[in-house]
Amino acid sequence: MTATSDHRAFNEAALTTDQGIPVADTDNSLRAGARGPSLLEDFHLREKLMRFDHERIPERVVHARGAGAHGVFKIYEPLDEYTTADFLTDPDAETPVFVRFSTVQGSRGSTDTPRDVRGFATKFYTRQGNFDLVGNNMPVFFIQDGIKFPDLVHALKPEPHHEMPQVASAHDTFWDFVTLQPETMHHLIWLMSDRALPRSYRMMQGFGVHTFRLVNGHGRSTFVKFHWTPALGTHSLVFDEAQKISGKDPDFNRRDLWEAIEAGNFPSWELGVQFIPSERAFEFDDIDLLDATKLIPEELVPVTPVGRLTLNRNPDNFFAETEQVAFSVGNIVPGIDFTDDPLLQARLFSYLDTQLTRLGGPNFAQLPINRPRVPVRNHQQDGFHQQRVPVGRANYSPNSLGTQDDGAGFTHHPELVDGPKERKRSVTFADHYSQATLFWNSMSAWEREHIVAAYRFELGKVTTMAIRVRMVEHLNRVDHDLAVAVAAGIGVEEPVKSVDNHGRASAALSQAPTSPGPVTTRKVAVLMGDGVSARWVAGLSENLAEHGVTVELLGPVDGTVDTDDGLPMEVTRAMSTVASVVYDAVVVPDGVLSLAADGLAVQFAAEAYKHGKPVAAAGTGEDVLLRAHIRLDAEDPALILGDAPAAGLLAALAVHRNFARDIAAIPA
Ligand code: HDE
Repeated sequence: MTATSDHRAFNEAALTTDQGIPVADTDNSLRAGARGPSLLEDFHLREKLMRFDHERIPERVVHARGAGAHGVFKIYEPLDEYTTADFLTDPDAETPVFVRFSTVQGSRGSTDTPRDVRGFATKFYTRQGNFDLVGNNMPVFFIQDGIKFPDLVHALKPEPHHEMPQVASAHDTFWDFVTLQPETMHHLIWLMSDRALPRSYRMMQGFGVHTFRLVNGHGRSTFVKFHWTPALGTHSLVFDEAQKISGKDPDFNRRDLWEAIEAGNFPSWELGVQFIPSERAFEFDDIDLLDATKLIPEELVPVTPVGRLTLNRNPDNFFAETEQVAFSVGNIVPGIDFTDDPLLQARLFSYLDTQLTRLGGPNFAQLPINRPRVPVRNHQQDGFHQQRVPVGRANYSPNSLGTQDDGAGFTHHPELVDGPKERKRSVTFADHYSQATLFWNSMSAWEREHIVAAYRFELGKVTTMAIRVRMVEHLNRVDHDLAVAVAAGIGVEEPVKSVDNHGRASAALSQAPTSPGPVTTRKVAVLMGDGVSARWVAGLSENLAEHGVTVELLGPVDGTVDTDDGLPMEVTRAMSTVASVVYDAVVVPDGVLSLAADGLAVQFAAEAYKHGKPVAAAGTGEDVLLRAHIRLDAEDPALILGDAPAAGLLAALAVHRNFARDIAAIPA
């Protein structure tokens, strides 16, 4: 037998050690007799335990909890006018990408749905090397200068003496810090809004946050802001729901992304760019382009759609890909460049530096998920976990003994820099309130209610009264009515009006739908039981499925229920294994007499109604709604009664929720 056929003779699925030695038994350690001591020479046992002992790597210091997916990016039209970047100028280029979504505060095993900022980091594997757009789902950031980041994160994370609370900004140290650092005011109001509770990663915007530059073939630089807009619309949970989901399904957003991709419902986002010619850089009142606490309202600079990102493949292995992916704001390609934003500049250091401990050395770019899809040639060498085997003797440059550089490559935009060395903020960074006011002014009535409730909740958890008072003083500079409303809920005296609201608003900041959106992948729960009207349920399911809506039939237990036809109907799962909060709508069909006496069914209806979701019922199903204290005569387009609920449900799902409900009397 030759060596090759020897190899082939092994079962491909057979276990081997890391040295390739076939393992005959991985269930019993080597012992001196069946009841005797284990032997040190058991190389398989020693190796197996050694590897297990070292399975953990440090989690990310922020954004530790995430979910990722592979996909492609394609531009609509070449952007040669603005940039030389190949992936933005070749209309035929299909650039592979890996995207990682994340929460910020929590550790790797924490829940998906805290009130938090979400990361939206995209690695473009372009033909000119990797470009990483490491953004968030909110267009601004808490601080203006990266030197404050450790302070911000220390204050936000669980308090150091007792490590509480987990994944929550509702505690003294966070509000102590932010009230002493007023530049946080704009981002804070975003954090108190529903933006901090995305319904799905697939229904979340993304932003590059900083101003970047695009540089064209003539060396002309244009300032740009990057925006991702989800095809499914931008939608959120409500806080009560998000808190309950944290217990019922801590993997809610991760599962949603995974299942959508597995089912072939590939999520997609449009990349949009705000182009700001250099000569317009100083045109905007109160907005310094280098200040990451400011956005540029779309009324001043519209967002131009430039391309589409589609996520079409789940990772094969969470650790190898989603955990080991290393993003860096510093990864840019020719045709894109940085600005002097001091937050961005600090990030340029941090992302490279953090990988040394997180990924255990300087060779992390060689990990498959981080590897550029183009050849890498340089004289960097050695270090922990070197995968490459360099050939030749010339490991320096210049050299005449090996290959030489041709000198063509990335050139930095030759911006003129002139100024004294000083630790100083620009006076153009001084306004901390007017864009928080802009955000507040742009909200619908229900969005404002949610914001007030969020401030009340968060500050209500702050035990130091002086911090609450300080925050109300700040809010009074954002908007007097907001400050009064928050103060009334947290035992702080009503402030005296000090500043007039400037009255400006920007429509794009509100999430209130202006037109119906797609309903694909929305999940509807139909509560089942014996006696259910088979025709009604089948008709509804068919109708909804035609529009891409997922219908789940929830039975009292797994298995089947007896329908009014006398035939059994299979249910998707038992009601007790899920919860109202993980669905987009709840339906109570006709014929199931047992449901009105079923506390869980009543809770399904009550919670859905309370969270603004479409609720439908027919015949005896209406009794369940009555038990949930839902008024059937309410003027409510998302309360759908009667025999043919499909059209009403689809219309209500298309606008996500109805928050104009009186929910004061609804229990649960
Ligand atoms: Fe990050 N940030 N950050 N950040 N950030 C990290 O990098 C940091 C900032 C963002 O899915 C870390 O690899 C500093 C803004 C995302 O892997 C770390 C400053 C924005 C992710 C780090 C900021 C972000 C990170 C942790 C202030 C939005 C997750 C592990 C100067 C534009 C990426 C890591 C992923 C991750 C530092 C501010 C977004 C420690 C110092 C602003 C989406 O390097």
